[in-house]
Amino acid sequence: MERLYECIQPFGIDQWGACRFSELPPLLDVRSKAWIPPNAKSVLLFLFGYYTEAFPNRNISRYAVPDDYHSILRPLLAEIAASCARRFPEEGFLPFIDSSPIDEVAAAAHAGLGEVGMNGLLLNPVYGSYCFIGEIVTTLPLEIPPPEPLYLCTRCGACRAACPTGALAQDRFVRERCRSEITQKKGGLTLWEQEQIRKGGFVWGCDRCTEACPVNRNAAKSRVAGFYRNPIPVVDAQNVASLCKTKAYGWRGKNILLRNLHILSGETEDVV
Ligand code: B12
Ligand code: SF4
Ligand code: SF4
Repeated sequence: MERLYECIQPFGIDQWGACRFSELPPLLDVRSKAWIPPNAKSVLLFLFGYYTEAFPNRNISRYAVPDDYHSILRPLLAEIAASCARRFPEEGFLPFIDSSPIDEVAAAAHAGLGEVGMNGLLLNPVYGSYCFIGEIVTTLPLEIPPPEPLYLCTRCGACRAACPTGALAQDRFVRERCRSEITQKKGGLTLWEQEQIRKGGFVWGCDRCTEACPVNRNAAKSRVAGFYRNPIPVVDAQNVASLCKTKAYGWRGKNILLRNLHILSGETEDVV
């Protein structure tokens, strides 16, 4: 770990850690498992706080206000991976941000970076859950001491109470009820789904269970300079096409955002 520290420390990332690949939960079906090297031994986890300012009148999820975090963090993680590879030329270092089949929340908790809250998100002592998770999968075996347990989620239930749809059920996360999921769903929406977009007031994402969490009240501001550039808290029919080129929602295509704007304006779409 110490030799790795020398490679990572110059990048100024304050929240990072490591866990053994073998102790992770099964890989997710969401991404291609082929991307993970079969001889992966360890995973380096990095947190990037994204809270910058309040943006009280935004109509888009906080994380999508700055430029696309993938485009900001991917080159940084690639540089860190390259630095590690120079130090350990026999080993592989593969960077990911939101694009791996690894359950990143569980992995970051295993690496001692926080606790999984009742809202399903990683709560970190510095950034709360206002943080993205990135990782580098490596073939390098590491001596990793067991993480100190962190007790951040008080089970106060504020996230569940703030969730307007019941997506945070007693025992599991009900994905199809989550407004964040609904705003990115393709095709026709049911009347109930359209109502969720209208009531949520967001053209993309949902921040209710994040903003309700008391752990986030003292969250540190982002230390990533790129997250302070080009903030666009309000998306409309005029700017949406150009924003889709640089923002985190661009991958979904402008038509889904236009559909959501249409619903927000009070119109009803064709019902499925
Ligand atoms: C697909 C996906 C989504 C989907 C489905 C989310 C889901 N939880 O299934 C949708 C579009 C709904 C979504 C929404 C959001 N997402 Co998302 N998402 C992902 C992605 C790509 C995969 C998640 C996944 O499938 N996990 C696996 C399944 C098993 O997750 P799960 O069912 O929640 O399992 C966990 C729970 O079971 C939890 N748990 C255990 N017991 C219980 C009990 C209850 C009641 C609950 C709720 C949870 C819970 O522990 C498990 C460990 O993680 C990850 C990136 C990645 N590769 O991990 C980002 C990721 C989880 N998302 C992220 C973010 C920021 C969000 C949003 C806040 C964005 C927004 N503002 O709209 C919301 C939050 C919604 C929520 N409360 O979870 C961040 C979370 C960062 C953090 N600090 O935790 C991630 C890690 C992306 C990243 N690289 O930073 N997301
Ligand atoms: S993002 Fe919104 S809808 Fe989804 S679980 Fe959190 S509060 Fe509920
Ligand atoms: S709102 Fe309360 S129960 Fe929910 S994650 Fe935060 S501390 Fe835990």
